[in-house]
Amino acid sequence: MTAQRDEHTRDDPFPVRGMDAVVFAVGNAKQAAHYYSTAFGMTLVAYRGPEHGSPEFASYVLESGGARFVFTSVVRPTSEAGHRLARHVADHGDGVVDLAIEVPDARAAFAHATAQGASPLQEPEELSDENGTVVVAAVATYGETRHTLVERRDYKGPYLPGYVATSPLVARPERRFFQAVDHCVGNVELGRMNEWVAFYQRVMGFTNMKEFVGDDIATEYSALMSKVVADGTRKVKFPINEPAPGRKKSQIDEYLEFYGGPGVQHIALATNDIIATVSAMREAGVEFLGVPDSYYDELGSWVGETRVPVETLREHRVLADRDEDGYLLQIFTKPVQDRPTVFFELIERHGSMGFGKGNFKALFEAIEREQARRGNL
Ligand code: TYF
Ligand code: FE
Repeated sequence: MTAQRDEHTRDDPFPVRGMDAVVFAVGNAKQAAHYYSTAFGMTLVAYRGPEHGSPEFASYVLESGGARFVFTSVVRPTSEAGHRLARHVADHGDGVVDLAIEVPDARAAFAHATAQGASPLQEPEELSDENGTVVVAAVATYGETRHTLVERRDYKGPYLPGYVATSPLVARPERRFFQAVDHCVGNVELGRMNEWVAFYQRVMGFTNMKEFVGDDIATEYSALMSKVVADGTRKVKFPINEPAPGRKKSQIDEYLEFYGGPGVQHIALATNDIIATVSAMREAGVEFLGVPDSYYDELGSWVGETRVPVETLREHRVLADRDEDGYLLQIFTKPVQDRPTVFFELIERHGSMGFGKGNFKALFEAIEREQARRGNL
């Protein structure tokens, strides 16, 4: 163990290395692996299933740069865990079961989290194979979501012990669509946002980022409140939304009804060429939210210089926002399953550490148009 690591561990009770994986429980992981390969430009790198001593589950691991998604479905449930995953999919539809975080010391992270009141879901366990050793543990967060804490001890395998390396399903795209998970957003019940913010502060030592949606904005048009917590290095950022009581049904209420409780609402993916990525994803059939032309008529007057001209942003329906640190470009997909629940964001940051506060009005109005189209407003 290096001195540097000891130092880091001493100042920060819960040091993190970044997001390890976003794990989805889905009805058909084989087809999900295909969709995320062809429509999101991801690459299948590992698999675990009945052929490899896992008779109950099939799991596909896909990567794009440093972003890793895992899709699991039930093949034939026999154990408690198998029935639990089958019920998860029945209750929630396709959704995120685990926001796994890579930590330097999973035992210490688990001990700290549980001492601070987090519910333990898995005691620290060493997993080994010919590629090395990984230590995993897990604690509960909102709804039925968990945080697995993953300590990779120079592990050389494609994902975790038990997984086998797999060839890509389709050729890798020439250009990566995105290279990292930027943030993972949770929806919680009315009045619970502050409890979950306090949970991340207490359990993981995360701090509030200044960007939030308060009840001033909420009552005017957004119908939600939101606060962001992040680790000290800001590699892991978790905004938490709750519905705001308003004239209309909140988009967060719609999620909670259709998901059947709190859960992950959207995953934001960091790209360095949002125009190329949106073009490729649209070409592959991914649907994005649209904003009216008037958004672009106004944008030019305040956003300043951006990597591409406002006319290009208009053409691709990409949003832009600027703050004192710089600017960002972003766009949101429509929900990616039949339930109006999980969706994705693409984000290209140029200095700004924000979340697009200047776009909340236009964005929330676009989401409400979709809600109305579905008959849920
Ligand atoms: O993560 C964020 O805060 C932004 C804004 O339903 C946002 O992406 C917040 C709530 C929401 C959609 C986007
Ligand atoms: Fe976001």
